[in-house]
Amino acid sequence: MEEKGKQLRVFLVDVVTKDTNTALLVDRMRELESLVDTYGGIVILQKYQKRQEPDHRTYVGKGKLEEIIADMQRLGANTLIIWNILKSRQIFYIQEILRPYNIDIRDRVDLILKIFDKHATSMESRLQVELAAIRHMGPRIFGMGIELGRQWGWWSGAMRGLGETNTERMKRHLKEKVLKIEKELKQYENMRKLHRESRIKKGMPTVWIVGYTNTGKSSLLNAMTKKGILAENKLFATLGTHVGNLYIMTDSETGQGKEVLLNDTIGFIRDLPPKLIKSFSSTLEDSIESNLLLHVIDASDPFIEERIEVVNHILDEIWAKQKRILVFNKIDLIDKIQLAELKKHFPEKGNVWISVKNIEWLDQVKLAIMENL
Ligand SMILES: Nc1nc2c(ncn2[C@@H]2O[C@H](COP(=O)(O)OP(=O)(O)OP(=O)(O)O)[C@@H](O)[C@H]2O)c(=O)[nH]1
Ligand SMILES: [Mg+2]
Repeated sequence: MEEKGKQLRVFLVDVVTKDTNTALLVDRMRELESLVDTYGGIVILQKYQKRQEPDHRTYVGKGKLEEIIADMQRLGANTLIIWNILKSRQIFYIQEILRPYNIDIRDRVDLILKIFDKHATSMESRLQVELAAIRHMGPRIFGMGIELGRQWGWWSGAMRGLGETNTERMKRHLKEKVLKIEKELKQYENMRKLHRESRIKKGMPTVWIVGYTNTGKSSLLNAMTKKGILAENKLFATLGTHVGNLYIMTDSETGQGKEVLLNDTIGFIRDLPPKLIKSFSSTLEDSIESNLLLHVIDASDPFIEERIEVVNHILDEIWAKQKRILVFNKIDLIDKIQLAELKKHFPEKGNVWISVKNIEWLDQVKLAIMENL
């Protein structure tokens, strides 16, 4: 797999059915391209392949794979990334075919995990990423033998000396590793629980910022609490949890106020396997227990409805039952007509329309929080 310092020159392939809508195709590819960019690679070529059923061995089909190899060799690409989530034995089989050409294969989840790994800063998020990686790649590893150490740096140490062909031992080792990580994560979880309980005792309400990746969640937290968290035009810039204190007036006559905890966390993305989300469940658990959710949406996104749906779906999946306020952000990027159309499309009174670039508008977010707590 990629050695340190090697530039990732990527060929993207998306395998779709005949009836997939064209705009959606373009968006899927664009999102995958942003993921590659976030990871620091460059896209050399991208291709769609229409196929009703994936090939059970090579996913894209053997003939197609040969064409891909030829293209990649001609253009000097070294990594094949497939949008779809492949079975471990398919990746194994393709890797075997690609080996003589010095080309690596990944699916989209591999790539997301690599980005997570790069962005994980806290001990807790590192453990969560490690768990997610084992869950996603685990079964693949059993067939991969020697690939393991080279593919994931953090395993190589543990795996050296194990005799990498001994899959039984490897299986056992991974199982033990999972148990160990789960145990460590449990400690963080308990700590969170204690914090949560103490906040509840103090009567301090919590508000969670959730939403699709890159919609401006961290920017909003920064703007409202002057936190200074990294916000950038990359997917999954935030992995851990960030908290800021926000002071809101509850009584304009007496000047009485209340302190609210505002939290920001990992963004969501379409078609994430549930087991991957589950790895971050301890972080997400806090959001389930919060008093209110701010669902931040990128108003300039052409696929706004699908993205809202993805977020709602994940929130439902983690049983987040509290009220969700829709915060349409980045309205500085659309014109008046587009804004009017959007407002017509999402007419609910509680919706908030802002741009974090315009600090004055943020009072609306405060107001919405006030009204809903
Ligand atoms: N034009 C404009 N850009 C914005 C606005 N809000 C955020 N951005 C930009 O959008 C990008 C993503 O912002 P973040 O705050 O990192 O987004 P996030 O939702 O926290 O992203 P992840 O943590 O990666 O999921 C950054 O480049 C921000 O500068 C806005 O209102 N208008
Ligand atoms: Mg963020």
